[in-house]
Amino acid sequence: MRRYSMFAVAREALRFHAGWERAWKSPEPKSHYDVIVVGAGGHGLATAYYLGKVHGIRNVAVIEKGWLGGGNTGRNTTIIRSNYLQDPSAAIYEKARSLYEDLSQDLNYNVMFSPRGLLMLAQSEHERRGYQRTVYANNLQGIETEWITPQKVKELVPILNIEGPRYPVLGALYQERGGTARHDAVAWGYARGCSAMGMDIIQQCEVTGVRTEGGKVVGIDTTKGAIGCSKLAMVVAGHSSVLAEMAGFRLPIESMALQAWVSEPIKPAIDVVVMANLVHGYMSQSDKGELVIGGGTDGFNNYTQRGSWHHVEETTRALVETFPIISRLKMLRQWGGIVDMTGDRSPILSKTPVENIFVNCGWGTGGFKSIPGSGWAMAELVAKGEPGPLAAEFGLIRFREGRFIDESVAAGVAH
Ligand code: FAD
Ligand code: PYC
Repeated sequence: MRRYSMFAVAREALRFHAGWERAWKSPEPKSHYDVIVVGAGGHGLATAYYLGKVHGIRNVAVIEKGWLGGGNTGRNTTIIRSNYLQDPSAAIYEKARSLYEDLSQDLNYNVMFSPRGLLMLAQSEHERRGYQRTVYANNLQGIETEWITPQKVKELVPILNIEGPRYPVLGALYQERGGTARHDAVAWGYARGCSAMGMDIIQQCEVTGVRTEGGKVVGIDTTKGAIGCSKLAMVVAGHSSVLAEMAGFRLPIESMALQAWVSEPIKPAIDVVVMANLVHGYMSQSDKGELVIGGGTDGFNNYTQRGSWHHVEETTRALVETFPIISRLKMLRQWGGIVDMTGDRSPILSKTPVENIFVNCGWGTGGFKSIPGSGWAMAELVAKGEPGPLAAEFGLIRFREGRFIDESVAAGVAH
């Protein structure tokens, strides 16, 4: 793989950009791989990348039914933070956040990580107590968050009305190194890194069956034929239950749509990310100038990968008291993704009842921020067959034993 650099741009400028090579190859599948990863979203691609980079396992295929990054990875609102309450979550989200810090250098691909600061507004006494508790927990976990006053909130976000009659701002949980990154670039950067290590990324190839022999995985059936493998990693977010059923086991996952939308572009108005969880809305501004807005999940299970009018209306209306300027903006476009929800709103990184099948899912409404940490931990699980410290608490067994990792508040998005 040719490295991207200032010199490469200059060289290509001189020869009319005729010399760029494809960022990743599109091969036909081989008959057998050491590891097959199903799902070329951020988590699947990051798993493959760290399998090669950290564990030296490179005879790997990533199988994708659509186009890479076309699932939730390319549909999210790109918020990155690690201000979770429970220790296992704080550890994996902070690992991810810290990998994001120099991911562009590692991948030699600009993922546009923008640690612009993230605020979770406290708009009730209950939220104030909850977020102050999170700050104490984060400080013990070594995660830099702080409690800030309403005046400091106003300084950081001048367009915010902190004196609303129904939802006054009582302060905020602030993570200065939280922020955003470009979601497609994260998928594209990992894909390029995988391809450069000789891995096969096979798009437009749906997995339709899982083959097992004597309780062990031996391969998959796909729309491009059967492919053998020694290990299988299922990383398909909202379709995790469908894949698990093919292998003969069940997962404690519900799938539902989560939506977002953007306004018409305006001049720079807000240079941090603000989450107003009491009213179920959040907002940031994209580089193009659009206000990026999202709310809660649909209130029913479904596989409908699109938006609906009532969500745009309800969430935008709820945010108007806090952000009065949006009442005069036109909303430009909306979309949806199918998120994979567990009962405790924490992910699953786990062995399964079938030997050598591993599952990574349950990131629900909040798995963009975790992509690098999740890929790191999943690669370790697949390579060694046992979870390392980052994944240890996220096994399926916690649902049987009742050891839930309750992050329903830290998830920040209404479900
Ligand atoms: P995906 O990106 O969905 O990848 C799974 C892939 O598996 C898909 O490409 C799919 O086509 C493929 N697949 C499925 N079935 C098969 C099959 N049978 N064969 C082959 N391939 C298959 N998280 C945050 O941290 N911050 C946010 O601000 C944020 N905002 C969000 C806003 C919205 C509107 C949505 C929908 C989600 C948001 N999220 C956010 C959540 C985040 O997007 C997801 O948790 C994350 O992208 C999941 O990544 P993934 O790689 O697991 O899944
Ligand atoms: O997990 O921070 C998050 C998030 C924000 C919007 C959707 N998910």
